[in-house]
Amino acid sequence: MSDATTEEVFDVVAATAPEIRATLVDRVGFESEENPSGEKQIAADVHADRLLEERLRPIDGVNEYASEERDELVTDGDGEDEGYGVAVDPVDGSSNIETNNAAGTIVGIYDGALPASGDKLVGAAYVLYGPRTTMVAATEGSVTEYVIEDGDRAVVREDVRIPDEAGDKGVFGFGGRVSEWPAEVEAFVREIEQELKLRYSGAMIGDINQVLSYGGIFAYPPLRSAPESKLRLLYEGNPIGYIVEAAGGRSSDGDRSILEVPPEDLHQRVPVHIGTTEYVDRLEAALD
Ligand code: P6P
Repeated sequence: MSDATTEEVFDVVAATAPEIRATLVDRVGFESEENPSGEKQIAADVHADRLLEERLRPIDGVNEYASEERDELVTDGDGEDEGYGVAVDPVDGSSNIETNNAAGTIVGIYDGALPASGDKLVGAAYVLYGPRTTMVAATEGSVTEYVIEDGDRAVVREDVRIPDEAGDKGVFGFGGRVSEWPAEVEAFVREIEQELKLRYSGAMIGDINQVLSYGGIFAYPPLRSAPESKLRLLYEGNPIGYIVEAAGGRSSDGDRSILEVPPEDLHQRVPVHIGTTEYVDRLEAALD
């Protein structure tokens, strides 16, 4: 059983999910500001971030709050450095909203000051705003899927495991333009596209949820123009890597588990390859 603070963070994110889902409908317009990663913010990004900060910070045991949408860390200011650091991507895939495609919310719970490496995670979860609102949460090496109704989470699947064999349902999705991929990545994709079906939506959470269900691999690989790639270590790579590794899969930055990547700053980017162990192993061998 995970600790009370982790469970309370999951409860608060679940309780906030209906309002975030509603804000995806009402607040589609673009803000004048960009987020720290230089991406245009939509009003839903900003509103969801405010809701989550307001509700996560008061939790006993939470000492810091960091968000993909904020430059700076928010601390409770008592100078203590123990307690958990909660890192959120309030609306992952917000650019998908204008085309009415899936989006999600991601939360990572780190035992230590932020930025922290993924091996400091004690829990992580994502909410998927699809036909149903669901949450997949990992802690203590176990993954559970919930449906969220009226802000309450009800278990639908316990001990979720990623299929070891992708079989005929396996899927793959690689972000970025083919022309931007290193040659080894393109060669690897040409190999696996003979085995897996292409599924790529533009929202990591929608794509990862399919990989977790069917097996296969999701990646946002290094790009010729951006070797550090696009996705953020603290808010996307670590929490999703933690969840899929807890489900028996693997994550990699191309060389090692994403959870081992040393944290340098709050908005550090990392190449992301996450999925069935066989495919992540083969990807690493192809990049070697
Ligand atoms: P692209 C959404 O903006 C995101 O951070 C991830 O959810 C998603 O996987 C990726 O970026 C999509 O990037 O370049 O395909 O639009």
